Amino acid sequence: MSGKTVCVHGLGYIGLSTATVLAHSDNQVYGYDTDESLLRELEHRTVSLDEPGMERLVVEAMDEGTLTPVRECRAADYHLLCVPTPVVDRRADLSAVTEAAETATSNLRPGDVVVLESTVPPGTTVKRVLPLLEADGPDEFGLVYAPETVLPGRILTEVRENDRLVGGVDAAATKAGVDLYESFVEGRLHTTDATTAEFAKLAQNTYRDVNIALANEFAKLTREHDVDPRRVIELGNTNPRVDIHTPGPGPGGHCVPVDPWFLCEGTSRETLIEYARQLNDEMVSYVCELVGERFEELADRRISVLGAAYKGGVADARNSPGIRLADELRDRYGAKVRLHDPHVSSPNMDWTIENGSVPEFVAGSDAIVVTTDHDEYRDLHPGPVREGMRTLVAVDTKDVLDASSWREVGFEVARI
Ligand code: SAJ
Repeated sequence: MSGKTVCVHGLGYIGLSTATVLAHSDNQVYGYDTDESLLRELEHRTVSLDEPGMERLVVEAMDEGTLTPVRECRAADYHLLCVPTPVVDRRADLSAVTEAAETATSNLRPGDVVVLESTVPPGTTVKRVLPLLEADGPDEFGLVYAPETVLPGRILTEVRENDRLVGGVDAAATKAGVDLYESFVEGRLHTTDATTAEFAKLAQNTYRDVNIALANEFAKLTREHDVDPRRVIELGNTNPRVDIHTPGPGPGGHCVPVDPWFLCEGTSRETLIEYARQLNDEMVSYVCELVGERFEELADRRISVLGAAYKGGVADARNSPGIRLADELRDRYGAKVRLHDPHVSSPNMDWTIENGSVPEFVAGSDAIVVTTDHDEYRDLHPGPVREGMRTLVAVDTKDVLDASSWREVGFEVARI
């Protein structure tokens, strides 16, 4: 029996899943959030996060009384801060971290521990959070940075199974962090200091972003030699020390396209990281050009964009390449664009997302552009899609269509 009390600040996809797993690991957990509608939803035993297994586990923990949503922060052995850190003008907006740290501080008893999980620029824990605790907290407290590394779509598995970095501001804090995470983490716990843990977390997503930018550069270069970039990458990766990622319309979501900016924050040097970030951001324009090459004029052409989610199998449309593509085709080229996604309902005010049958959705279109690797698109048969289309053009940015069978029925298929 681990038997700790934990107050989790922020019940988004990280906070709620961590709170739930902690509650199922013999801890007494309070889930604190300032969003009244979210708390009410939980009290009615519903979870709007589209994450496999989440709702059942949340409801079980609440029914057993180990997880309690609360409107006021509670005193607890540990305060886990899982609040958002959006990027604004290429800088981290730390207002939610500051507010959560202040709330935790005013509820802290001697010996309690604050753990920051949110992704933050290096130095945030020591330079921003620690001074708040020193000024207004008790004489004795622990402060730890312990980033999450879970993959949306696999959160409940990864929150338990992944290795974890635990970086305290001193040795006692690190030990207190280990005591908490070993109550539910099956992976290894790697101890370090807070700033190293912050940097390492950002290094993971930055590695992915730069690697994807490299794959996108390879894809553009292979065009000049008329070879298939995916085959090149597959063969490149036969060397056990090579792991080239997959080209696409540029990474979306709230991590990979964001974290590299946090890493560059404060440096005046030009970095490879920023350059890669820009290359990836420009991929949407590159895809527009791939579509444009197929027509004399794009104005008034009807284009069906398939995919608003930032990646396959999720309902999250934050920094969605599909939506950015739809915007650019409409605003820059005057095309008549419609957007489809089987998982996302309404990502923003600008677009109505349709989620019915694809053959019906594309009727009358001049081109389809696949921007998300959903299984539903992978399983599409070209015959029925072809029926209602006006011009048979398919631009497959995620390589999910079986190009030869689409070409067989008359489609011109373009890939990145
Ligand atoms: N993508 C490519 N090519 C690839 C791989 C991905 O274009 O070869 C695109 C995807 O389509 C998507 C974007 O990149 O648009 C990001 O997807 P992802 O699956 O790489 O990552 P996320 O954002 O869902 O989750 C990442 C993960 N980080 C790493 O794998 C290093 C996850 O472990 C982190 O916990 C998460 O960010 C986070 O919260 O930071």
